[in-house]
Amino acid sequence: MKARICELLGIEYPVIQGGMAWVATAELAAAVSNGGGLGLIAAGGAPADAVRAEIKKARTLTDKPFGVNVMLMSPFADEVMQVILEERPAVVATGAGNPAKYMPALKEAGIKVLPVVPSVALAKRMEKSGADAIIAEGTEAGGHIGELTTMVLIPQVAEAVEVPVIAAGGIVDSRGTAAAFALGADGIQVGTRFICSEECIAHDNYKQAVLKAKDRDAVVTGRANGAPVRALKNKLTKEYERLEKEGASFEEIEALGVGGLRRAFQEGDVEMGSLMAGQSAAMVHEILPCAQIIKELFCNVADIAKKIEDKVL
Ligand code: TUI
Repeated sequence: MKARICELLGIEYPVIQGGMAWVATAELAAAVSNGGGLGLIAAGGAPADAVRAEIKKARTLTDKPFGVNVMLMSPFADEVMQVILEERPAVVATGAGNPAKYMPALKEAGIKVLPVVPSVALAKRMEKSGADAIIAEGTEAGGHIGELTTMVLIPQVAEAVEVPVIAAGGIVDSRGTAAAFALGADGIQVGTRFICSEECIAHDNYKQAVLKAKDRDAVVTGRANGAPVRALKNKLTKEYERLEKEGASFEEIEALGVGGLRRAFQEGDVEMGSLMAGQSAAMVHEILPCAQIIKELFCNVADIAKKIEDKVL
């Protein structure tokens, strides 16, 4: 593999696993890293001690590089960053905010910083702050999202920054990989596909919900209060929609979602749990080991390029 990020991160395939809160545990991160990609432990809203325990667990499961995704809206973000400075995983990916204030200490510790951004302006700002690569996430992704699609975001970010760009949002197979590289990306981030991996310890009901999802099932709620989140349609998302239509307060809407990820992930509550997933859920058809998922993401990219050549020229 000649991708710039393989050298930067010390990995075999230019794929980073998405930092999915609850779903991205030490087990998943280690399995992805063992499969040749870069696994991430998601700190999500977890306290710092829990994140430290996951990092230590991952170290027992792999000797390959892995990272931690820090959700910057978490009330524990400062303490989690402190733990990261002590434990020194190879990489920190950040989401839902600007990691600029942590950047000098992380660089000093030799940790690579990969912020996830939904726009060109934020990509430029992160590069200026010292980001080692930019993960540009299209609105096809699951969880907290921006407005732009992967199709229009990636070429613009790739043009705007010098550091490597990793495409995220909507990528599940080698067609998506080929498309991402065609758009100017140096690597891909894949989240939803890894929910349906053998090593992911999410409740089987969650995995089955992803397997059953059709093209329009990954819906967005929270647009009205400025925090759009994509998850599989269920009783919870319908309840959100109802409250939003009624003009309910921010607090009322927030209260509905409290504990939603845990309900989905641990209890397998597919009705009132938050089944965060990207639009690509509709293209996930089987549960496979992470190593095989990774191989399939890259297996026939050259054939796809050849087919395009045959069709176009
Ligand atoms: O962060 C994500 N996806 C997430 S975080 C999450 S946890 C959560 N749970 C419930 C409600 C809300 C969140 C679930 N999924 N993706 C990366 C991402 N980052 N998407 C958008 C952004 C982003 C937004 C604003 C990055 C930077 C940013 O900067 C704002 C600023 O003004 O600096």
